[in-house]
Amino acid sequence: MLLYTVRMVRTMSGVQPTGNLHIGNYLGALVNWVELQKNYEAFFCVVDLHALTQRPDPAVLQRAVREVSIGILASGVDPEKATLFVQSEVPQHAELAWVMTCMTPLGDLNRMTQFKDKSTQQPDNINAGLFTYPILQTADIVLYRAEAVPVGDDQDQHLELARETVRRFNFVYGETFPEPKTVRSQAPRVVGLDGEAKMSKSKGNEVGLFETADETMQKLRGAKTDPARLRKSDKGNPDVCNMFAWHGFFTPQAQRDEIAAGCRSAQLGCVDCKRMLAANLEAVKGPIRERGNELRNNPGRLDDILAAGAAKARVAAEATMELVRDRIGLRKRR
Ligand code: AQP
Repeated sequence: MLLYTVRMVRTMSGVQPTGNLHIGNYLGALVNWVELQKNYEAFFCVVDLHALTQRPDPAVLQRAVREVSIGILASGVDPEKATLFVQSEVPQHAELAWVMTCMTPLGDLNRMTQFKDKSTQQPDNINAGLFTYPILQTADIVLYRAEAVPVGDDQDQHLELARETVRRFNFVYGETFPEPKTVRSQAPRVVGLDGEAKMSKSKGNEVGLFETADETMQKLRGAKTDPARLRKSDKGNPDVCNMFAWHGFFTPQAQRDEIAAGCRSAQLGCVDCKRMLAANLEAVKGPIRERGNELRNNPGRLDDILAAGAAKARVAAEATMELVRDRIGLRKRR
């Protein structure tokens, strides 16, 4: 009798523990994590080594690692299907990052726009880690030989760099890593409450995944809408309104059509439109908040999930590192 084993294609992605998860992280990445875990061998991690580039307070970092892990699980990542772990508990990430550092031309890093953005955001702490961040990200992905990487479009440049590095490595040392492809969600770039910038944990323009219905409505009240609509009696244009774009993620088509017509005819005011949005957001966030609270009340369960995830990730990571060390000429013994 012939036995076939089918190798599942791997997916890998991470979130930084730099604050509370927001609906941009959820829509841009986590929704796809939950989808991909069904058909891929999934490795998802809380990338605490990346967070060090912001030099966080140690106690704050530890809390954030737990909260982000809880957010991932509450969003639907199932530890029975996916391997969820904390990056620093798998030391091979740092080891492979060094190898990849030696494969990356300075010129490639100089082109990274996120480095420029972050340098502006934290002018007193422009550390080398901020600059080499995309190399650690490359290592995160290729350590699991992942082929599918679900991320928002802010990561496009980093993913392109990862692919170039993989090609260079494979050219120099022989075919070792598959080229990772970006997997996009329906919402690869959620704009923040300011109606301008990408929603970001560090920009104060976010709606948190765990915020209550009241907190959400409070934030929505101040959110930017069609800038030309100053009074309720002004006719609005939903096509240029960020709140209407958010309806696109949370509101059924029929209600969206009604909202658009009401806005254009000035029958529906921005506050009412925001109330509807808050209700639809709550329909998604309410159950996530509940699952989050359950996990918070059972800290031992989270510890067990993360410990099991790290153990499994270390096995996969070490298998890759053995191959890499062999290819590059480290630790070869006669
Ligand atoms: N606004 C967004 N729209 C769609 N996707 C987004 N992501 C982040 N913001 C949006 C995606 O979420 C995943 C995790 O992001 P991250 O925490 O690793 O890093 P980030 O992109 O730097 O997220 P933030 O919120 O902007 O964090 P800070 O403020 O700490 O830099 C990624 O897949 C990302 O694409």
